[in-house]
Amino acid sequence: MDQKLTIALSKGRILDETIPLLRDAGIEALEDIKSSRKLIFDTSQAHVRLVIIRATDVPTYVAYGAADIGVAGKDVLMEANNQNLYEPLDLGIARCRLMTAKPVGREEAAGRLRVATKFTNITKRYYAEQGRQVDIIKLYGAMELAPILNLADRIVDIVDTGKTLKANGLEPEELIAPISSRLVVCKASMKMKYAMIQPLLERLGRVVQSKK
Ligand code: PRT
Ligand code: MG
Repeated sequence: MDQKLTIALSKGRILDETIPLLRDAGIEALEDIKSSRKLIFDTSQAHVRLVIIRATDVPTYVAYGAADIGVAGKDVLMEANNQNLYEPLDLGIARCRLMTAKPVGREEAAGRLRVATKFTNITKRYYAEQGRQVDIIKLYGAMELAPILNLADRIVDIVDTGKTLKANGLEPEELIAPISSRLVVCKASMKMKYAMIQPLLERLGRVVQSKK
């Protein structure tokens, strides 16, 4: 086969948990991804390469077909809401919850709720579905700080153990969605490279199933 298959991964916890899944499905980078500064890696399968990009960029690369396949958190996928992607496989890794959180014991503010988050699209949809009008404040990190400094009444963020919230005087409130990482496939690639992608999906599906 002279067609190449490009798989987009992101550094951090998703990469740590995806490397063993890919290895068990027969795809292993030819050098150590985590200690390298390279962004593109050849693998044990000559027609498959891995590219390392920012987690939030994965849906974009895959939607345009710049990468055929990607791995991204459901939070990132919900936020991007990209219609050019299939989401055929829940990898069951990097599990956490997307939640609203509020300062412990703080009274509900009069007037419109101010919600700070990096997940503005998800937050907009969530409160709209509940018929609640809120002001959404876009932040790029350290959301926990916003209620402390009175920038916001609520935050929407990822919660795992809850330690980060607790350390900042916050408590989880409502569950928006349980999160895990998903395999995504470019819709166009699925048509053009079906013969390469389908066997990989099957192998990975079996690997994921065997870990349950
Ligand atoms: O750092 P960068 O901006 O490049 O990207 P990123 O922070 O999104 O990457 P990374 O590797 O930190 O997270 C990638 C994905 O992992 C997310 O999109 C989630 O799907 C998933 N994931 C799983 C998490 C967590 N667990 C998690 N605990 N993502 C973030 N956190 C953070 C959270 O933001 C909060 O600050 O951990 C803190 C909460 O943890 P607890 O244990 O204190 O509750
Ligand atoms: Mg991070």
